[in-house]
This record gives sequence, structure tokens and C-alpha cells, in this order.
Amino acid sequence: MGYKVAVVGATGNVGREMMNVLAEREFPADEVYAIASRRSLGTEVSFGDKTLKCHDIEQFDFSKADFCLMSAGSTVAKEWGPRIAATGCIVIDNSSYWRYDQDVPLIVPEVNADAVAGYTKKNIIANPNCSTAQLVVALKPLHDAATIKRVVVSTYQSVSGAGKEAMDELWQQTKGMYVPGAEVEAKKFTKQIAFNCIPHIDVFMEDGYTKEEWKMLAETKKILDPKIKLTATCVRVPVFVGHSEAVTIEFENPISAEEARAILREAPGIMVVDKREPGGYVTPVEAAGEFATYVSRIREDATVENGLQLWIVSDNLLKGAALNTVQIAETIISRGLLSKAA
Ligand code: 11C
Repeated sequence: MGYKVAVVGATGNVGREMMNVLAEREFPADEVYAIASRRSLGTEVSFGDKTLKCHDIEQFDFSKADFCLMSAGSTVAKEWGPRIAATGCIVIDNSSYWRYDQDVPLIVPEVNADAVAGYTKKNIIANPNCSTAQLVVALKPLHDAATIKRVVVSTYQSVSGAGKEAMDELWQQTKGMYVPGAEVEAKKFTKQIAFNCIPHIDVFMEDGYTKEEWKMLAETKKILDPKIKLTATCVRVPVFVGHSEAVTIEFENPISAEEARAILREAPGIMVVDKREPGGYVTPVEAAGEFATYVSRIREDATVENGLQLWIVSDNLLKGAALNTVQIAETIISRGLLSKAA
């Protein structure tokens, strides 16, 4: 007998990927329910070779589901997370709303799968921000080997992280550049995104960092190690899918590029592509649609003691969101932690 899975936010970028990942990984589901707000009622979404009609979140009986994979933003997560959790259905939420709650585990299965057992406090588990998920998968095995002290990261984040309208804005604006009179003004972004890059993701905070940059720090500490120092600059680039990160790491103990490459080759979820020749590295176009997090350009940083530099690329809608939520549900099942009988 399999499980019953509700996907809330099924019509969004991430919700649709959740459906694809459940189907592609052959998640042991008897039933998958597509859930959305009333205005999406009747909208159809694909699940494998089936087409599912969306249910209205207000009308759906969540007590019949074992898992609720939710990607509908913080407002929905705040209101509906506890309501769904109270029915006995485990909520795995992709928004930032629950991530920093000490009674809610924040999980990347390759990094801190043991912490998932803590979900019983609220029956809610949080999925990290996409830029954090791919970062910590690569940092974890290196931290185990040589103890990370400090990380400096610059991100190159695709527009799909900002949703479907943002993807449309990049597409229309790019086309409009070549058609006199068809220029498209910036709407979703603060400035032109076509042929440009914007050093601003999420809101500004008092100290001058953006919330996206703060999230990378707070989430890395919660998932991996609170002792790690991290500073980030998060930049939006005109790429549709796939976030890239240039990462400088300072370690407590010596670690060579060769050792790091060997460790990362064995690490779960990581694919090393590092040929030190033209094209011997991965770009977001190649990572889009893939489950792996790719690491390239592994080299020693001669400006500090025990320093390394890496280039990390992953599909932000998959490892950064949909894949990770499905992996969390798989972890609960494989560890026998589901409190409700399947
Ligand atoms: C972006 N990382 O690329 C964001 C999207 O906290 O889950 C995901 C925001 C979040 O815009």
C-alpha cells in the first residue's frame, strides 16, 4: 500500500516540478492530489502520463493525505501549514515562513537527514532557499573533512527563482529589444533584466544585505553548522533556470584541491565536472532539468591559509525546491518515521 500526497501550489513553477519529480522518482504514491487556490479550480496539471484537475485548498480534506508538499508562498504557509498539520498530514513547506522556527526542522537530506525526526513537534518540515540547498550539499563533505571556518559566496541566480511572471519578463524584454516599439519595461524586477544583471534579490535589510543574502547565512548555520561564518552577494542574471555560485571557502585544516575533488566525487547528490580546459565545467543551461548539484573549477585559494574556490551549479526548481521536498518525504518513509499509518 502506498502513500497519499497533496501538492499545494500545484500550478506554480515549483508545484509543477513537484509533480514531475514524484512521477520521475516513482514515489510510492497511491494518490497524488493537485491543490491550488479557488481561482485555479479546474486547471489541469500533468502527473506522469496523467492529467490531474486542481482541488480548491478551502474544500480539500487533508486528513486523507500522508504528505502535503507545499509551495505557495509564506502567506499560505503561515495560514495553512498548521491547519493541514493538525489533520495529521505532514507538511513539507518550500516557503521561508517556517525555516527559522526552532521547532521546525530545515532539511537537506544529504546534509542533516537525522534532524528530520524533529518534525513531530509541529508536523511541519521546512525546505531551504534554493541558493542554500545547492551550497550546503557541496559544503557538507568538505566540512566533514577539514572544518569550514568562513565562506564567501557570490550567486548568479536565474529568473525562475522569482516565478513564472519573471521568466515571461525576461523572454518578452529580450525579444522586445529587437523590435522598435515593443520594448518591455521592468515590472517584476527593479531594472532591466535582459542582457543585464541585478545585485538585488528579496528585500533590503537594515545592515545593507538583502534578505536572500541573510537567508544563505541563517540557513547554512541551521542546516550545517552554526559556527560557520558566511557572507553572500546575491545577483539576478538573465538565465531562465539554474542558479550558479562562485564560492570561496576558508578551512580550519589543510585540504588540497585534489583531496577536495576526490571527496566531492564520492559525495551524495554531487557531480564533479572539472577538466581545467575550455568547456570543462558546468553551466546552468546544462544543469537545468538535472537532479545533481554540479561542482567545477575546484582550485586552491593562495590568498588565505587552507582556502579553496569552487563553482557550484544546480537546477533551482529541482534540488533548490521540488526535488529536495520529495527527498524529505522519502527520508521520512525510509527511516520509518511516518507516525500516521500508510
Ligand atoms: C530566488 N531564491 O531565486 C529565490 C527564490 O526563500 O524560497 C526562493 C525564495 C525562498 O529568487
